[in-house]
Amino acid sequence: MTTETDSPSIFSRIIAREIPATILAETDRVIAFPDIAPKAPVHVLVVPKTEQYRNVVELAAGDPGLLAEMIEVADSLAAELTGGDFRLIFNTGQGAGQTVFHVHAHVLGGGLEEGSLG
Ligand code: DGP
Repeated sequence: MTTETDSPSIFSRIIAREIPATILAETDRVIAFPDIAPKAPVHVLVVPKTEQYRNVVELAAGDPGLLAEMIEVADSLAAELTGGDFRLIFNTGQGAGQTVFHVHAHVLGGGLEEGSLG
């Protein structure tokens, strides 16, 4: 299991192409690939290339522009993969189910239950 102390993180190893993943989008600062354990027909992770921010609170405080760029990437992928609508989730802290402490957005779409957050 991934822990808070893992460095490089599993996502940094994907970014370095040490661990295979299907790269769906990539900019200078952001990368996106499918979640290994999808919870919806479309379940993509959008990840900044830097691992210096452990969660979205740190990212928003440290580099709001990078957070905005992640959301832009999520939006264009959703336009491509789900017809536009999507759910964006940042698990924040172990108690909320965060297992990888390299900030990432879950982009979920396609066949989501109306009104459901689960
Ligand atoms: P979170 O629980 O919010 O920290 O989400 C971490 C997600 O990362 C989890 O849904 C599974 C995914 N994941 C973990 N290891 C890998 C991997 O090696 N490849 C891919 N594609 N996803 C991974």
